[in-house]
Amino acid sequence: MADWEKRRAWLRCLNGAVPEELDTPLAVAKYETAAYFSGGRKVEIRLDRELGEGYEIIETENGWLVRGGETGALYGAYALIRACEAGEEIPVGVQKPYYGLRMINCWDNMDGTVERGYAGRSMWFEGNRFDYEPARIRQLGRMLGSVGINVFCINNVNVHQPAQHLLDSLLPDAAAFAALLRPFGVRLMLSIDFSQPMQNGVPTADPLDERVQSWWADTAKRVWTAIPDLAGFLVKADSEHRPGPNTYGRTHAEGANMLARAIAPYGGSLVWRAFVYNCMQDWRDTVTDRPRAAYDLYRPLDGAFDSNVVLQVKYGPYDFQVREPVSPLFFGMEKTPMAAELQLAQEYTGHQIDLYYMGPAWREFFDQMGKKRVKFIAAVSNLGRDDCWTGHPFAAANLFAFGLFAWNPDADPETVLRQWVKLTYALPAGQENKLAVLLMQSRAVYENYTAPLGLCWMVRPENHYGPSPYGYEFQLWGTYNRADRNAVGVDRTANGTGYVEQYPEPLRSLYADPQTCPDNLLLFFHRLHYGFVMKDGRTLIQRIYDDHFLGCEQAEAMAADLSALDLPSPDREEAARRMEAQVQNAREWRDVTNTFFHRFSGVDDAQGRKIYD
Ligand code: GCV
Repeated sequence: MADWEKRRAWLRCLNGAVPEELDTPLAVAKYETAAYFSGGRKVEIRLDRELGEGYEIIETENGWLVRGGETGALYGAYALIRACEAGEEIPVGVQKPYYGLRMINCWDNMDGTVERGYAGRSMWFEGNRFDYEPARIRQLGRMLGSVGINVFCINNVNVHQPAQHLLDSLLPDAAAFAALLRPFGVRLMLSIDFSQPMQNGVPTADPLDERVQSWWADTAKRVWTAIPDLAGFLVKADSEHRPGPNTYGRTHAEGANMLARAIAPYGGSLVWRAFVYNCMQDWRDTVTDRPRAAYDLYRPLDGAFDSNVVLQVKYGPYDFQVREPVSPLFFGMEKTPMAAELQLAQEYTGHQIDLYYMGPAWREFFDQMGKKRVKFIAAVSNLGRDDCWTGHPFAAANLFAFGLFAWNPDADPETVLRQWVKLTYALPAGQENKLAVLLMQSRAVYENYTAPLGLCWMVRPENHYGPSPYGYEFQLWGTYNRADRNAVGVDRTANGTGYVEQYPEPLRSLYADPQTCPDNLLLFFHRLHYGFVMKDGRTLIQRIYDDHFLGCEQAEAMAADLSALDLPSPDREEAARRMEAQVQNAREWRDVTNTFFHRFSGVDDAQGRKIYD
């Protein structure tokens, strides 16, 4: 047995591998239920195409009947197994996924590196070619299918050579890879390079040029012939030095529609990322405000996109910071199908070293955004070749939870987490509870010791781990806290950059007034004097100190709680090792940040705790 096979993430109860000859979701559904319920209650799987991706579980005399479309039956089978294993109520009745595309976006490069990857090298690329264990990819498909994820984009949105060849010489390999995921209801997606025609003899990538249009039409035909159920193309254009339609004076609607038309005959979705901003800003420029960028660019284009274009918007206006308000684009594009982009890779949230369960953040996100505003949902992968799949064994909880939230955005983060704990570890009840409590608080703790009160970009620019309060201050990326001896933060009200005006009421007024703005977003929206009195009566500077001291104490307490858990080896040792690093990180954040603000403000801590000079 390979080491990765022993690390089953939440699939602990599903023994053995799904036999290779089972190549449809229906066959897998029958296999999984027969294997799980062997000798006990009987499960009948019945195909009902009308249910599509939905299913109905019906209690019968000696077991259950699961009716569903081809993939729906599979999802029903897994939902039944999950509930039985976790000792939960069986979800009888008809269940349907809320979002049609429930996607994982991998930032895997063909040289085997993973951009912002914290779980080792790529699981399927190495040495500029596909390189994987088929059994492992099938197990990956099983993991994804078991929580309802149905699209998997295998290559980085920053398309580096030779990933362009996924559309030609590497296409048969991509098709073979797709075949491994297909039995689990998972379809492939590919990231493409907007300038790709130019690497194939076309002198331009101008979307209005007929040669470009026919190159993409031919390419789409070839690609969909090889992978008929390909879900679509994912595009990062005119962003962070990637090519795009702006080079030719064309709009993003013109660029996206050209590609969308090429793939429309095959039912493909053209997923166009809205992560576009000026990454060459001069820090002296106080007018340009990066969070404004996407709304300013796309809002005027609402209604101009073809119906198979999906605008994929990061959940906040910056870039996966520890706390951001929901992106105003979600309120501004009524006529454009949109996908929300979340990030499982813990780029700014602890590199899968520090604990950070994302469920509570997503609950807030869906509540603020209103789940109906997007049709699809995507998340940047936290997977890699490490034996335990996600670097930190507990980071698998985020992948698991993403699947369940994508299925049902009304999900309760704690219920989802408790299911993951039960499916992953066989712990005594008290310890199960301890682990769930530990993870539920992990996000708040991380926020306390890193960047509370809506502070952003206090992180080391070179790797996005650890504190560097001024590290981003004089950079080109539009990422400034503008701290000085009197105040910190950017005024984004109508008197400042005007960003807050992009929100509809009542959010606009809520955020615009520091008296009503939630504390955790205060410094995102406002520039405030260190003596500003917060809602709880403390001054801003005192809250900065208090939150950092508190977060660090909480991290130390978490370490003690973790050590009391009888986790199986090697998860136990691995979690302990990472926790030790997390506590070090928390201390570093506390001391560096508090010293930084103490030096600027000259204000002492009211409680006289140690702040280094
Ligand atoms: C894939 C941030 C990350 C980049 C990432 C980019 C994006 O800038 O640091 O690594 O590139 O977001 O989402 O496109």
